[in-house]
Amino acid sequence: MNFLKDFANRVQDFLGLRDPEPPKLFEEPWRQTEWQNKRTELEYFRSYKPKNDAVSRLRVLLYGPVGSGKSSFINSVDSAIQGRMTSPALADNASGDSFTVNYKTHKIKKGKPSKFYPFVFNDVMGLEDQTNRGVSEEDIKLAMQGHVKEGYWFNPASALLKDKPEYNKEPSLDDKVHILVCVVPANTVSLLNDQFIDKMRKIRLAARDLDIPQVVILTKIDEACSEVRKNIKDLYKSKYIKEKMDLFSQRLGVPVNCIFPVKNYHEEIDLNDDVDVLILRALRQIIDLANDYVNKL
Ligand SMILES: Nc1nc2c(ncn2[C@@H]2O[C@H](COP(=O)(O)OP(=O)(O)O)[C@@H](O)[C@H]2O)c(=O)[nH]1
Ligand SMILES: [Mg+2]
Repeated sequence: MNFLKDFANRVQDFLGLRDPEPPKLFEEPWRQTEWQNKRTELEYFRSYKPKNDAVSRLRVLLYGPVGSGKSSFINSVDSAIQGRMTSPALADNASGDSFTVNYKTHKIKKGKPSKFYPFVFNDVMGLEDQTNRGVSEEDIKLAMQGHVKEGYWFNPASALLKDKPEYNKEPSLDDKVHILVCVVPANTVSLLNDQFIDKMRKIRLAARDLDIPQVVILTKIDEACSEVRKNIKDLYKSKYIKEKMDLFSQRLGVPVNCIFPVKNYHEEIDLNDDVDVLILRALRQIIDLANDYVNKL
């Protein structure tokens, strides 16, 4: 069957009867990227300190479906900043149930042992479509407010109760979340079902009520688009990626300028400057927004 179709296509091509395939790339990128800026970005992070003295570090909370690349994003940030491949957050390639099950803070080493960058990451166990799986909205809200203590094992069946020892009754500014990052894979945005979108929206609204800023990281752009896989610098020329960003923006009500596509490190053993630039740019946005937020506190 395929053979026949292929043959028919070739005959049509030969006779000039078939429309040429529409181009997959825009002529010009629709968002500018300073591909040579890696050093400047790294310098920025090296000298960064929160301006608000009451906060010693910014806390970034990542949430999103299991396998969307939350742990890989943390690993990629760590690798890009350290300038070598690291794997602190443990990515899991057997998708299905989530691998990250307890509330753990990931720090990034800065030079000497026991010195760390003043921003930390928490990723919450997947956000599943059935309500009985993944971290509940309630627990994510508690985490945002700083009520969830380090090491707490999330229970999909019930939210953390106030009388539990893992409930932090008096969270400090450091315990609170300063920015919410939703992580979604570019190759499945259209598959996100209504129930799932609804849960994400509720979490976003809860963050908004707390005035916590939000961004979206769109991962796996290499898997989603063959042009990007060939040349990552074509990212903002890819019609497919633009379509996904628009669609996601619509479905979730996030402005497109808050969506940052990245490719995480996942199978490579060497760093790549272009991959780093996208990761660092997303991180820069995250840090700047979180910083604005803590300055207002
Ligand atoms: N091709 C590709 N694979 C990725 C990317 N990000 C994550 N992965 C892979 O997707 C799988 C799930 O990633 P993981 O970080 O464990 O997801 P998490 O459950 O959200 O923490 C792993 O096999 C990763 O190697 C990406 O940007 N591109
Ligand atoms: Mg994970």
